[in-house]
Amino acid sequence: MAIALLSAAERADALKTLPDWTLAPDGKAIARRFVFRDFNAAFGWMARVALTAEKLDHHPDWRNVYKTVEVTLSTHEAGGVTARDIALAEAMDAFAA
Ligand code: HBI
Repeated sequence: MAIALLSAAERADALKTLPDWTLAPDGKAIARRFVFRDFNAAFGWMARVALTAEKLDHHPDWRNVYKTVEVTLSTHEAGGVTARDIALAEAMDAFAA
């Protein structure tokens, strides 16, 4: 299924609602570091995000070290940031709140 890249203006607008996320230097991904209380909290969050990612058929590029999870989101088939990345980022923020 084809999905359109966000324009620079659309991306900037979306990032206003995601203040903890940053745009990758090449503009092709968004990223955030989540820090939890401990490993249990981090991994529980990852499990909840994983179920949502499967439902959305959109998956994070992430790295977990103890209580920290570094996340990068991009849409490979579009070669950059799309509405799918914004939707998954919003879900990740909601689960961490
Ligand atoms: N996850 N982040 C991300 N980006 C994609 O382009 C992507 C994905 N998960 C599944 C997926 N694409 C599939 O739809 C395709 O690989 C078929």
